[in-house]
Amino acid sequence: MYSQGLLGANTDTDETEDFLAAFQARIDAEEKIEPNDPMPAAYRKTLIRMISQHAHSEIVGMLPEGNWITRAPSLRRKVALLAKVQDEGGHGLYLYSAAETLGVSREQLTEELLSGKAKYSSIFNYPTPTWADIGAIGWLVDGAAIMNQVPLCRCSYGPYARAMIRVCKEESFHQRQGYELMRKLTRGTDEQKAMAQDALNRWWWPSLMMFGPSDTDSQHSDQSMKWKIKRFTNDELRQKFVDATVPQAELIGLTMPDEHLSWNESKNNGEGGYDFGEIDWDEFWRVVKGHGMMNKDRIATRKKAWDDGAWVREAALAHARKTRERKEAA
Ligand code: FAQ
Repeated sequence: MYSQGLLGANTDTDETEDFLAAFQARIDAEEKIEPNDPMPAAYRKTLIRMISQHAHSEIVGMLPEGNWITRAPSLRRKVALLAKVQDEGGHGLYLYSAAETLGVSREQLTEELLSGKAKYSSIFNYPTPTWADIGAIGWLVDGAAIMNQVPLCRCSYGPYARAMIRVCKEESFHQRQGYELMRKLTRGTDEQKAMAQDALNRWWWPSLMMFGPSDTDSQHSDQSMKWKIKRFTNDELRQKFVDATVPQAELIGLTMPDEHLSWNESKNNGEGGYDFGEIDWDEFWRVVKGHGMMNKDRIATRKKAWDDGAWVREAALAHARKTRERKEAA
């Protein structure tokens, strides 16, 4: 009934003005929209786009950190990293399930990722050459993810909002373990301090890019805010992230790689906030369009994992078929 492709959403709903007004009234009244509720095709399409991009980000996001599991410097660090990477895999699965409630199949979404058609977060196209990158990802990437995802717990689409609650709890643990790792390095040898600073230098700007283009260039924000899918604009969330993270860097003796960073008392309606330098939007769009340092490698690795896992999917299907046949014969 609600089946459609990622790019061509359509519903059985006749989208009259009355229907659209009634739908908006439900949104304005903070009612949750559930999978079997009638909804405008564009609302469905926006959610499929956003939830599937998010799911892909979690799954591809396992790769930069997974790279360090065998080389973690102690058993304690290895256990924490292993658990974190597993958590990200779990997030991807909840999110694919949430997308499936909108009438799109996991196979279709996977095909779109592997063919390079689907987007995933730009941040995961940067390399992780040192152990400090693992700290920087936890602290900054999970920190940015939390800033973006806590408001998504109040998203108007029920399955996405509910998935976000557990995801945010886990991301919060990840952020703390990443920050603790960075703090430990900054209290170590000169080489360890330098490694932490170098990781911050490389991850700071890409972390700011995670929030998406500036509000003037964001195509989807206005409508998504109206539908209460998004609760804050990209720039609002980016500002909150900067304001929360700069003092954390200062506390552990690290310096943000931004000569324009300065406290501005009049920002945020007089509460104060940081002014910061201009993001390199050319770099952002280059990475989003598939030309970042690791884009090709990430997709090739995911494709290999999908191909290598074919026998597991076939075996699970054969088992399910046999079980059903036995039940039917009984
Ligand atoms: N990278 O009009 P807007 C994580 C695209 S999860 C790539 O502003 P929107 C956990 C955007 O899709 C991180 N593409 O779009 C973790 C659109 O293109 P389209 C992922 C980007 O949707 C931690 C175009 O630009 N989180 O990190 C990016 O209103 C550690 C115009 O943009 C989510 O997905 C980007 N950074 O706002 C895992 C959260 N930014 O689709 C492992 C949910 C924008 O028209 C380790 N998503 N684009 O072809 C969102 O909140 C929103 O979708 C935004 C973008 C804020 C990402």
